[in-house]
Amino acid sequence: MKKTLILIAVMGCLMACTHQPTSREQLLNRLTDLQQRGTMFGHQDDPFYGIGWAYEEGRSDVLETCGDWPAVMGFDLGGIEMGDAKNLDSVPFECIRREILRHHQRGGIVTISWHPRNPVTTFDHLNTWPEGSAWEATDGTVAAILDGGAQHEIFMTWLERVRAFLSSLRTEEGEPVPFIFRPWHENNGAWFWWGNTHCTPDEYRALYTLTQDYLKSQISNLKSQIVWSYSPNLDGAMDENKFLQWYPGDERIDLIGLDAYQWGTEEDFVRQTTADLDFLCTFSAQHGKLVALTECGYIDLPDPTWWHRVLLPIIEAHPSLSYALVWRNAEKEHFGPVPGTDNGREFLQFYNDPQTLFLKECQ
Ligand code: BMA
Repeated sequence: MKKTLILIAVMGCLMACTHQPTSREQLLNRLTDLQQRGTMFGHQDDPFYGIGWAYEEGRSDVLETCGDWPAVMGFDLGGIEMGDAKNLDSVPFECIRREILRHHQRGGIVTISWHPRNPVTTFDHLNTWPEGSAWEATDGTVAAILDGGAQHEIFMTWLERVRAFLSSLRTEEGEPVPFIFRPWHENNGAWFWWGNTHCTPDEYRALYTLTQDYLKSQISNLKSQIVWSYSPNLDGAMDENKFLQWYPGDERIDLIGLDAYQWGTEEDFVRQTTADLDFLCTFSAQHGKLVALTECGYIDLPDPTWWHRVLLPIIEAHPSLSYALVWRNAEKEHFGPVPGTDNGREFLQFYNDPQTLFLKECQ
């Protein structure tokens, strides 16, 4: 009897450990489970390039620093809307698809953002940055793409291209890959055309709804594949009034995130991030949502102890955080660990902390 029970338990564990989620419900359960165990570390564009290398199969600055993959990998769709072969950071969409599948199959979590171009100006301008880009923050762009707006039809072709890419995220066996989708991020700032000074709260919510309804509609087979995330930027004094003004609503959002970078002083970063996470962790617990640091980082890590001296205490003070994702390791700016440097060596203390989870601890 005892042996049978042990066998059943072992088989149950093997199935749970080796069987990747195939639906948003399963992914949500997995995220909820993992959240009890710690906070996952995430890295944007992790397998494509790092400091001193690009597009070498199997490489990752995180892996080469600590011997483990990030538990969460972030990918960006900017450019897919135009039918481009590469995204805004020159990563071929074929590579993005392949690495999403690989990360899913090795047991990792995938999160996808989208920095689409400006749907009003991108047709008129040459792309001398920021012209025509997500950062060409012209007023009235959101209004122009909503139902009845002059750019609506074009925008729907953009959503269709997003849908086509996302629908192609299937394993060789045809199993759908569930993922976190995080459109229209940092909308409480004014640097993107969907930012708060360029549209009204109702227009913003209509944009989120339009996007979600399209991707969940009949013609899309994505309804049960997407975990929906909403992630405003660091405010420093976020409260329920401010938050609810733009929030797409409990019925639409599964995961609430904060994008928080240390651009100024460490003291400001710690104070503001702590304040916003205090609010967001409480709000998400009350509303039954997951919560994460959906983007974070300290550009080029001038102080390599930042990992364990600054970021770790923030995470430890907010143990309900599902994950903390740092932005990409591009040559022009990096936010992740770099092997063989002080930043990489100090990162090990962050990696070894029981609160932080990397891939092996999640498989
Ligand atoms: C920004 C910068 C840009 C990049 C964009 C999308 O924060 O890193 O260089 O194009 O993210 O990845």
